[in-house]
Amino acid sequence: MSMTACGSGGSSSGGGGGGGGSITMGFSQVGAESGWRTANTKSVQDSAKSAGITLKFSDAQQKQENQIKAIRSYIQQKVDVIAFSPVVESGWDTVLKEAKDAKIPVILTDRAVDSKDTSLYKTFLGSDFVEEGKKAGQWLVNEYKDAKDPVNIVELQGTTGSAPANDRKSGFQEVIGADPKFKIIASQTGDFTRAKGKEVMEAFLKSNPDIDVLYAHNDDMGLGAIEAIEGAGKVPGKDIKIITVDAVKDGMQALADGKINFIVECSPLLGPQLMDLAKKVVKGEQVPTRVVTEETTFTQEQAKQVLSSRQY
Ligand code: GYE
Repeated sequence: MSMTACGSGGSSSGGGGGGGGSITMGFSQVGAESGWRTANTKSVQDSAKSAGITLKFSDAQQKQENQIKAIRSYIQQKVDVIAFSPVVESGWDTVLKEAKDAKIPVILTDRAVDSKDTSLYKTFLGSDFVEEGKKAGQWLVNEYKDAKDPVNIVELQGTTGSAPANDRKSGFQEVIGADPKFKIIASQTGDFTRAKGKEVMEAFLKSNPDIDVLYAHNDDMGLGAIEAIEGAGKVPGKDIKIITVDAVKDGMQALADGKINFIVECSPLLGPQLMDLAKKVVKGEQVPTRVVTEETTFTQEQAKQVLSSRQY
């Protein structure tokens, strides 16, 4: 786990509830597993700087134990507010209770926790992942509306136990489940990384000669899978249709190039909203318990049009 301090703020005083002085935020990031995550980290760091918030940033390398350690160290340092993107949904109650007892407000960023006690955090800022899964499913249903034969789907899931993996799976399943011709013939985690996406897709291709569609829970796994598909002598986007989630630059480029067929957008640019919410909770102001980001979807034609203007 690496800890780096960044951001400005002038004052070195931490703690005390931000009574007019600068605010210190402890932020525990999931890791650096994907293009989405890199863009998210940059957004958080840049917007802390422009909001005058002193940021203590740590990278958990996709490990919950590292996030728990980081949160405990932020509590010890008496930061004004803690924000984090929980790698998995469960197992947070104890550490969140410790933050609450220390009277440090917590903001969930990007991913949810399954804690029953919602007083353990002030708000949750991020996308609706179930909705993203549904959008992926709807495209597929429409694409194959006239097909009579079974449609064989393989699925690359995100990190096991994470909110986006759970929700993108269930939203997709809900929509395609209405028609029995859609069959998920293999589904496994690729941990949201390109390398794992490639490796798992290679295994899928070996054991399933007849794959029509790949649904990957993020662009990076889809991009890794494209290498596996090409390596197996098949044409991505044609022999195997590909749907992904995120819409980061490399994903959008592959979509414009015809190697991906459809991308559901998930914005990583959460920094500015996070800093606004942080200032409010530190002042003790009321904030909505859920802030959902607005997102769209992209076809190949749409990707060609917007590619040059994408920020990440
Ligand atoms: O889709 C994926 C990343 O939690 C929404 O995490 C995020 C997901 C994103 O690794 O690329």
